[in-house]
Amino acid sequence: MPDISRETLIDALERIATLLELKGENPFKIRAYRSGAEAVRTFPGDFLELARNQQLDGIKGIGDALRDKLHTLASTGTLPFLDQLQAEFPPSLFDLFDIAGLGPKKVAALYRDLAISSIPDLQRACQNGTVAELPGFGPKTAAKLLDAIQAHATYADTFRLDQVAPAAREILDFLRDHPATSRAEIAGSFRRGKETVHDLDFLVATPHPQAITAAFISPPWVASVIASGPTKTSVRLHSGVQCDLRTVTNAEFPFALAYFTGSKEHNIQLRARALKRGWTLNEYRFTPTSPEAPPPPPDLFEEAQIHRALGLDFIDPALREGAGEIEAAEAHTLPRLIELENLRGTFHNHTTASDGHASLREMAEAAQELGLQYLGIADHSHSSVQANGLDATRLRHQIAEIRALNAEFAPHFQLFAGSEVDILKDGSLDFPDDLLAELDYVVASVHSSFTLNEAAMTARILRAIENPYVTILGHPTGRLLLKREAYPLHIPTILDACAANGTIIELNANPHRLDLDWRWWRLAKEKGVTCAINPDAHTVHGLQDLWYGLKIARKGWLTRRDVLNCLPLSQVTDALTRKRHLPRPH
Ligand code: DGT
Ligand code: CA
Ligand code: CA
Ligand code: ZN
Repeated sequence: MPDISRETLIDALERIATLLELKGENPFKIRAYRSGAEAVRTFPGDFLELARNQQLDGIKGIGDALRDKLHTLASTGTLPFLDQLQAEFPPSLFDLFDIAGLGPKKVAALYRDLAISSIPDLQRACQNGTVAELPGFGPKTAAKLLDAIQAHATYADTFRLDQVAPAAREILDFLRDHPATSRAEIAGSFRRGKETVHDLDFLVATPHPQAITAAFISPPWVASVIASGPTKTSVRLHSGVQCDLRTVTNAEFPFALAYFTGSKEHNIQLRARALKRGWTLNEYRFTPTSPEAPPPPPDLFEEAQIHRALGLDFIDPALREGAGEIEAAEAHTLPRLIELENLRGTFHNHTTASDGHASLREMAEAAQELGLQYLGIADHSHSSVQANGLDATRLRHQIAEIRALNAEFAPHFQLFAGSEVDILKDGSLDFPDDLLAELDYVVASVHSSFTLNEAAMTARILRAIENPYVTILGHPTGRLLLKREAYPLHIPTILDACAANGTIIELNANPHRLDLDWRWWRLAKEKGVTCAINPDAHTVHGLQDLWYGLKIARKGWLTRRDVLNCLPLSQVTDALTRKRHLPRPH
């Protein structure tokens, strides 16, 4: 039986809702499946266990028809009803949902009225004007769809970290478990912690490369074998991700690991440094360039020894972008990068009060299970209508609820009462200052009017940064990786203003955002800006996105001194409101 999780059940119900919508079924029926999916997502107990034991009677939001289907899916691993519905449509039709701007209603119209059932069909129909003539579409929509098709093609071989991390770990474990493996690692951009990757690069030290290659191409997650040779093999996973495998000897392993971790720029600089010492450096070894050259050190088994042989401190993979890390390693000035265990808490998390899926108590308990001492709650403010933003009354109610829970949690854990307050189009905030003053801290974010030009957007955000109650600037550029570009913003100006006003900048750890980008954090730190790593969690599970944020913080050369979340509970309260007491810069 395939692996079934709560997520599988939710996906099945949402998929059915979409298929029914494609068929033009009764809206009430469609809504029953959508709200059923929501009920499964927010159910507080072990939903999967109940479903497996056919015990879903009387659960709110799950009627008889849904109950029976969930019982079937959970206990047998398949759902014939869903398979039959799916078989009514060509599989390529579902690719259309990956195009920004297309939901079930629009896809249904395109399929029904224009017989469009794939992305190439859609592209042709946009180009020859038929989409523009379809009621509810028009020339503007057709042009937007063409742009979205273009963007989709550009991103087709690029993946976010969360799209590849589970497979990367599973395949690495699988390779390490193989009896012929001496050592195995993931190299490439994944090891460097890039926010997106093109493929995964596995490296195995083994005396039996053929056995490893045979094992690598056989598991059920492999969709096709792209190429297979004596030391290099490439496969494609069902998710579309290409995975490269290289096999080497144990003596070659550290050299191959350094080479295939890259980046290319870093490798070029490292090789140039080796040449100055009279050695060539490749993926296998150091080789003296002439008989007069000094011999390279024998018995190198770790990457750190390669760096040492070149007169360098060990360079963490996160820093290997050819951006000054080699010079710093030579001068012994590399930063001591922040570690996961340095994080004591986090800010910017949502609950069921706005668009989150867990209660205050559930979020607090999950944070404690992760070993955190504090958790900041920042639900949306009332202008974010689609996210069920809170008005002043509901916010005050939440503050009181948080204070009551804190009486129970003290002294080992604390919730902070905050808000993710919208920065409105003119840079004013969605709540008045006297309401903000009742909060422990404030995250200010842009959620609307993304199309302002750079000057207007920069001025808008500057105004929020200057507000004495704004503790943290949330997801500063608004980008959604592989989906929506950052809005135009003059970031050096933003960094200067944050430094002058004592406003902290968020590193949004949600793997769709990872915003502010790692390329800016060294400059931010130099200017004296503090970073807050925030998961922007909407579920208890979402708190674990901190892991992605940590990788990006490391890539940005940050240490625990640069990050707000590393302060112990006894110091963080003051840090959150320090700005309110600072003299105003002019
Ligand atoms: P990506 O595009 O996300 O897969 O990024 P990488 O860095 O993983 O790139 P990939 O998979 O093409 O190659 C892995 C590493 O191997 C790369 O970071 C450096 C090394 N490498 C690959 N090709 C070359 C090359 O032509 N010259 C040098 N110096 N290094 C290379
Ligand atoms: Ca790669
Ligand atoms: Ca590769
Ligand atoms: Zn937000």
